[in-house]
Amino acid sequence: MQKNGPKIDGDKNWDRHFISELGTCPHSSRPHFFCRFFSPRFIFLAVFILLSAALLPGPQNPGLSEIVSVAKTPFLENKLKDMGLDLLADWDGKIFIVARPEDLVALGQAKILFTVETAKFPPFAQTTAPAPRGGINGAYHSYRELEADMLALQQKYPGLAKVFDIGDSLEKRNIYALKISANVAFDEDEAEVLFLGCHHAREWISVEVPFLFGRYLLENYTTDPEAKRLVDRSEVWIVPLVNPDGLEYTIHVYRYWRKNRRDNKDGTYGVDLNRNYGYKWGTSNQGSSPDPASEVYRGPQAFSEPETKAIQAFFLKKNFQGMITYHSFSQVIMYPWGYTTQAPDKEPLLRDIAAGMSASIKEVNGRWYSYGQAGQTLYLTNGDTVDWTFGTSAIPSYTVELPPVDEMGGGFFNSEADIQSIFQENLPAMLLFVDRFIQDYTPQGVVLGPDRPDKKFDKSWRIR
Ligand code: 0X9
Ligand code: ZN
Repeated sequence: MQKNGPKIDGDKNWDRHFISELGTCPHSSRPHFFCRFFSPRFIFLAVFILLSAALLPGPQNPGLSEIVSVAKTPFLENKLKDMGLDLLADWDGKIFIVARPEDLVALGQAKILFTVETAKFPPFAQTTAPAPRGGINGAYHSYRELEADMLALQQKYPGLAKVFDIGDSLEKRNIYALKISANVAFDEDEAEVLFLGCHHAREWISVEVPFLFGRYLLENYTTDPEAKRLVDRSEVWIVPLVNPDGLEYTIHVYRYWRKNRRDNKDGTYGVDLNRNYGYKWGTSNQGSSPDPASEVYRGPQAFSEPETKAIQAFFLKKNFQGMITYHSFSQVIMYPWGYTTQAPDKEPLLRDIAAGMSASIKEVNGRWYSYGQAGQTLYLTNGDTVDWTFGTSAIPSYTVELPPVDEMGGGFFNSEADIQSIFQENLPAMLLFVDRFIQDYTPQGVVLGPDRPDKKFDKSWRIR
């Protein structure tokens, strides 16, 4: 799953996850455009790219990025690792790269033959079904659509659902948290469980799964005794969109965008929010990057970004017992640590919960989510969300990488029709997760009171 691991300096693991069992390309009947080095086509492309790079603004002009592939050989893999490229996928004996103009030039200068494959990667989920909401995001939520849907839940279920604005993004969008609990206006002495989505802009399905979980609990409260029991006995908090600026950017400008929209003031944009948390932040360049151009740029310091700061402040005001943060893709459930391959002391417990979730997912429609310690299962990260929540609060913390399992299954681009089935298969694991903390919860004798009348935290939503 080295789709996001490309710019980790010296990362040895970047090619490990993705390759394996992939078959032939479904588009293999289409013509491929081979850009051979020194061929007329290559020279034309190189001249065009050089001119474009010189004339157009900033090196991260998304319109000019191409997806290219190079042959996967040990020699080329070594060469690519040092080039700071955004590796998208690894299949069919090829490595796919999201290449900016300067990356294409660098590939040319390094005499690496590449093939332009952009046409194989549709700009967004393709479907024949009409988009119910409009916009290129189709059935996936935009920022505004999500805001409206969250507020609609609050309005429809006033005793059970409450929307909080927990902080602003860089571009001043609200970061919303939906609280679901009986007596929702009060902070009761109950287990608190947190679900996060969309640290990474292009991972649209990671907004939908936590949001739909909230809606499920509310819609089934009166008819399903299990939903009622969980809502009565816990406080479920859902922040489905941690990176609203990035999400909007993927909808309107560049579908592959991953980071937030920080202007790094050197012609590059974006900090990887999942490298910006404060536990073991930046402890090595293997796992995050100090280079602002990198897709895994960790920012100038821990919690430098308003989005992670908002999650930090919110988290510290609560008393969460468990946390899941959703990403895509790979079908993997991961627990700490990410910064090291060493297992934490609580490994047996973390593994047990992950195994239970994986089994309950499989029961739905047979899809297998593997599980394990993050640093061993995928690749090393530092400054990620789960390391921070686990490292500072020692609560069971998980990254769930939603389907598909690989690029051949659609990569970041699940179809609209997949939203429901992916949610449905994750639902039992989410219910199980909440229930586990209800079972384990020891009342703390906290006096019932209004839910955190903190100015910032409880300012509720506002229309912008
Ligand atoms: O790299 C990430 O932030 C996550 N993967 S993604 O493709 N959604 O970007 C994985 C984080 C899990 N932690 C580790 N693998 N250490
Ligand atoms: Zn992600």
